Amino acid sequence: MKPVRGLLVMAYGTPYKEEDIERYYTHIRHGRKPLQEHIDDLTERYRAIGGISPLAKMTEAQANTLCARLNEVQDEVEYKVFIGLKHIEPFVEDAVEAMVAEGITEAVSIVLAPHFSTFSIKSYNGRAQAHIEKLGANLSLTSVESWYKQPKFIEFWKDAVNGELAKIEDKDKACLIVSNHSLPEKIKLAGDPYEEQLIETARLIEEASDIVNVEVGWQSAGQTPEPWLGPDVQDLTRELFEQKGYTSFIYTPVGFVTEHLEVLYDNDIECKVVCDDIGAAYYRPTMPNTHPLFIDAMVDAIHDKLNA
Ligand code: FEC
Repeated sequence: MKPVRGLLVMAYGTPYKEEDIERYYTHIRHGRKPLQEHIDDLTERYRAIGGISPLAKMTEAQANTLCARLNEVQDEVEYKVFIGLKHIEPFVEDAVEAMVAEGITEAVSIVLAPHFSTFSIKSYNGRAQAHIEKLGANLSLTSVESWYKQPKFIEFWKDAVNGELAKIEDKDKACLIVSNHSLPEKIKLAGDPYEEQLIETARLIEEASDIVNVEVGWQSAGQTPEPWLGPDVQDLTRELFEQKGYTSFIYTPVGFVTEHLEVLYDNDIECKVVCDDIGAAYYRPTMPNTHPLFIDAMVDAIHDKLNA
C-alpha cells in the first residue's frame, strides 16, 4: 500500500447563506463586529451577484481536481485532500485536526492565491503550523509559499488575454489591466514582496501574450482610513482613458482564481460601470477555476517545493 500524504488546500472562504454574512465579516475583522450599514452593504453586494458567492463550490472543485491530478501524475504516495478556510468553517485549524485524526504524518499545503504576502499566504501557512504545534501532533507540513511564476499559470493567462484580444478590432487601443487584491501600503515597510510579485506577473503575461498596452492596478481595497496599494482599477481605467484614449479594457484579476464576489462585483459590475460611463468596451476572461493548465501549475508548484 502506498503511504498517504495529506494535501491541505487553503482558501479565503465565503458565507454559505445570507445569515452567515455577519459572523463571516466579523471574523475578517478579527472579531470586531462591523457596523450594521457595512453588513447591509456587503449583503447588497452578495445579492447583486445572485445571493451567494460561487467561491465555496469552486474551492471544493479545485481542491478535488488538484488531488485527483496529483494522484494521476505520480505513483509514490496517495494524496488525500483536506480543505481549510481562513474566515469560515472548515477553518484551517479544523483541517489540521482532520489530518491528525486520520493519522496523517506528512502533508503539503497550498493556498488558492498565487502571490505571497504576510497578510495572506504567510498567515494561512502560519495558522496551520501553529495549530500542529498546539496539538503537539506528529505531522510534518511542507508549504508552497507562492506560485505566480509557474509557467503553466502564465500560459493560462496568456491564452486568456489573447482570447479576449481576438474579439477586439482596434487592438492598438486595447489595454490590459493586471490586478490583485489591494492591501494596506504599510506591508511594503516590512519588505513584503506582494507588490513586486504582481508587477512581475504582469511583465510575464505581457511578454507571453500579444497585447501591447499593459498596466498594473489594485482592487477591492478595505474600508479603512490608512493608505492601501494603488492605483485602484476603477480610477486607473478613467485615467488611462483620459490620458491615452484606450477604447477597450481587458481585466485580469490574476490574484484570484475563480469568479467570486471580488471578481463578479468589483470587476464585472464596478469596472464595467466605469467602462460604460466613458464609452469603452469591457472584457474579463473566464477565471482559472479547474482549467487543466491551472491545476497543473499547482501540481508543478507542489512538486517543485517537495523536490527543492
Ligand atoms: O466570494 C466571496 O464571498 C469572498 C471573496 C473574497 C476573497 C478575498 C480575498 C482576499 N482578501 C484579502 C484581504 C482583505 C483585507 C480586508 C478584506 C475584506 C474583505 C471583506 C470581504 C472579502 N474580503 Fe478579502 N476577500 C473576499 C471577501 N480582505 C467580503 C469585507 C468587506 C469588504 O471590505 O469588502 C479588510 C479587512 C478589514 O476590514 O480589516 C485586508 C486578500 C485576498 C486575496 C488572497 C486570499 O484569497 O486569501 C489579500 C476571495
